[in-house]
Amino acid sequence: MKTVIDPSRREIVETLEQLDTQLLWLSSWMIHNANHVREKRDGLKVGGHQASCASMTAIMAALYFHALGPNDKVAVKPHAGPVLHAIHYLLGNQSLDRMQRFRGLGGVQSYPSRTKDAIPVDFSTGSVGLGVAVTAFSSLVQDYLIAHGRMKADDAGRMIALMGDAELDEGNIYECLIEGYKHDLRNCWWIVDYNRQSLDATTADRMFRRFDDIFETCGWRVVTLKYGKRQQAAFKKPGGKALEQWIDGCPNAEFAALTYQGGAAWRTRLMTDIGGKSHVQKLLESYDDDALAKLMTNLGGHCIESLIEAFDGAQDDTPTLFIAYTVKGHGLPLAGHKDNHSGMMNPAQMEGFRKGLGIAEGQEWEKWGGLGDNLAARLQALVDNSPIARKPGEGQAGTVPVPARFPVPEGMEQSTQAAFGRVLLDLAKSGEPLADRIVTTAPDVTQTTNLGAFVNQRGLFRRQELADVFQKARIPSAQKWAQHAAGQHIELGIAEHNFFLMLTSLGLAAPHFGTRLLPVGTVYDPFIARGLDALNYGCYQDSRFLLVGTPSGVTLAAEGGAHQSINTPLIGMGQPNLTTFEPAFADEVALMMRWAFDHMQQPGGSSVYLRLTTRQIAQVARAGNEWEEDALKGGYWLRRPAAGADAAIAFCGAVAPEALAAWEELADDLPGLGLLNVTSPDLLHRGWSARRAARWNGSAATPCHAETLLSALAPGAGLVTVLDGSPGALSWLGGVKGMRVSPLGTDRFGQTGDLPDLYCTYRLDAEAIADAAAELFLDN
Ligand SMILES: Cc1ncc(C[n+]2csc(CCOP(=O)(O)OP(=O)(O)O)c2C)c(N)n1
Ligand SMILES: [Mg+2]
Repeated sequence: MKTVIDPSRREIVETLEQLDTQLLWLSSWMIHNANHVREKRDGLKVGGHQASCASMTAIMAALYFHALGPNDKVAVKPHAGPVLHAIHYLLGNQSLDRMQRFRGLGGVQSYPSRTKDAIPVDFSTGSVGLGVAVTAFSSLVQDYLIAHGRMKADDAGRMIALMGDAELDEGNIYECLIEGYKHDLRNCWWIVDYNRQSLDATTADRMFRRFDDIFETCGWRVVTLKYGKRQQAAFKKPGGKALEQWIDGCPNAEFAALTYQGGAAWRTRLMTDIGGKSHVQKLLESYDDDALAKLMTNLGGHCIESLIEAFDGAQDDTPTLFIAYTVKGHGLPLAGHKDNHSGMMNPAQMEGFRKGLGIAEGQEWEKWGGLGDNLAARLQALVDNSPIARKPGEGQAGTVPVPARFPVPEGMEQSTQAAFGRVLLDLAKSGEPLADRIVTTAPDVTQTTNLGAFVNQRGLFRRQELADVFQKARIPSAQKWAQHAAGQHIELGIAEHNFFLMLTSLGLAAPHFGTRLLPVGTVYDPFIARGLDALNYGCYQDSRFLLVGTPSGVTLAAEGGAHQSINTPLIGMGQPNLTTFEPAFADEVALMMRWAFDHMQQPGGSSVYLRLTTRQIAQVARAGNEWEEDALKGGYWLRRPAAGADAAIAFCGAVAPEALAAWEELADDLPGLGLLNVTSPDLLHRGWSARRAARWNGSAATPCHAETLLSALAPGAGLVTVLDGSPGALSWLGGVKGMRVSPLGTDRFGQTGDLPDLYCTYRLDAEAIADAAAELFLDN
């Protein structure tokens, strides 16, 4: 174990203890200011979590100002966000103005946010559990970069999650533990603020010790910090053993209630339970009520000395779970109360707290309020000299060149999924630098989503080489999956949360580690829903990846209703920081993939989602490339309408043959009928919304693409919209120019069946399209 020598350990501990107090004050005050001091205009509660912050200030003081190295990255428990901002306030990275605007527009965000907060935030948090698991995946990304020679092993940092104990109830934690074990996870710390309280209640005693078993089984070291040094010293005194045993046997809820009640209550209870045991009465009498309350709540997670000892003792790369016992609301009048999650100190309590710290009125925002000059200077020196103060800012990773065009896969009949696989394979075989930065991943659907050919070419990533047993034994197989350090595919088990968190971490490689990776992940389209919160989480942090949902919709006819995605087009439209395309033809796939690899690298870019299918359809002949520009804006006329035409069919994706057949069938009756291929309902809709908003926000009021396209039709024309998915993704098109719409699509759970049967059942076939068009022109 590394020992701290100079300056003396005691001095470091005392300075950190004082820092702990400053963090407790500043975080409490920031929340108080927002709720009780700042002008309130809407009568709504502002909120903030003083008790959740108080639970963690010692842990964060010890971590940030003692243990953290410049390459370490931390995901902070969402409700301890104010403590993180207080730390950066002390470091000089956070402004007073933003602190004062906590939870206000442009101020400190409620929960740490990479994109919205002005301080360096390594990982956004908010949805509990995700911020924890993402650290494990980022550690795998770090290993990937080291193995690929894109990062020095010596520069490896630790990926750390500061987590609430209730986060241990989130299933994604255990999915991640299993995946982490398979991939030999290292350099990862999870530090549990074990206050045994969640939002609603105190947590179950029965889980005590089970967490150790679970984590140890998955290869983690578990370090438990149960008692602080003061308690440990008391246990050694006569009568101390009985006290220790009493604490060990005390149920969580009772411990919390006594904490809230304070010293006198502790004394009464302890005297009742163990006062008769030898030396106990004398031991208890040696503490006044205040000191007794302090002793009883001197748990490991509030004891700086125990914390730095524990951190110093875990300097190898073994993944480590620290279970730091704490009291929610420690040091505040809220301590231990079961309702304290959203509880807040009232103004009188806050004033008492301020006075107790010797902070003068009006000096509440002073960095070192209430401290003498010497102590303030000592604290400032510790802060200035801490490794975190030297943490380099996130750099700009260079852009990876994207070839001007991707070759279009050949074939008269093709599916978009197969075309996707082919484009990736061609890239894998090319000498393009882009190909070396692509990392693919899938939750056990690599082969069935056409990633297999890329993997055969580029190999599976594994820190330790593993031969392909089947290949060695000369057993024929289409999959040649040698596993080695240079591999570019990260194979995951079936757990879609893990998949999206992996994509999130890979897509943050540029800001995190200075090397841009271009992650490509495939998942069966319906199972996007399984990891939807993790997808949202990745997008919220502006991570950049290419998500491929395939196969989708009724093209999974044989697999039945549970596999036929319906609402994913709406997810694609509704998800910020994700641009969605649904191509119909192979040349569109090549075009959109090229665009995606470029867009993912642009400062104002985003992640991209392609909704694909295994349905092979006849490809269309192209007269030139003019369609491409429009296709990348969200749609193009596959059959241009005659000027002032009265009707058009607008389709998306796999139903192209039906739309074409209907167009041919109707062309005689509806002269000049148009056929619009909507490649991205998402882009069209965004453009339309922006166009409407331009009037108010002062941006250029140029027509949007949907408007330009539909202007080719007569005013009041009729539109039939059709897609293999929720009809709502296209039916809105009627609103752009005030047209009548007949929306076709799927809005019921699917059936098993072949395509002709199901297209007929769900009214996606040419006949349904023709009928819908006819209906538009009947007198109602
Ligand atoms: C996925 C998700 N579900 C619910 C919530 C609402 N929520 C916020 S904090 C919390 C409980 C927190 O308890 P714990 O993790 O123990 O943190 P503590 O405040 O006790 O430190 C809940 C349910 C959330 N933020 N995310
Ligand atoms: Mg808790």
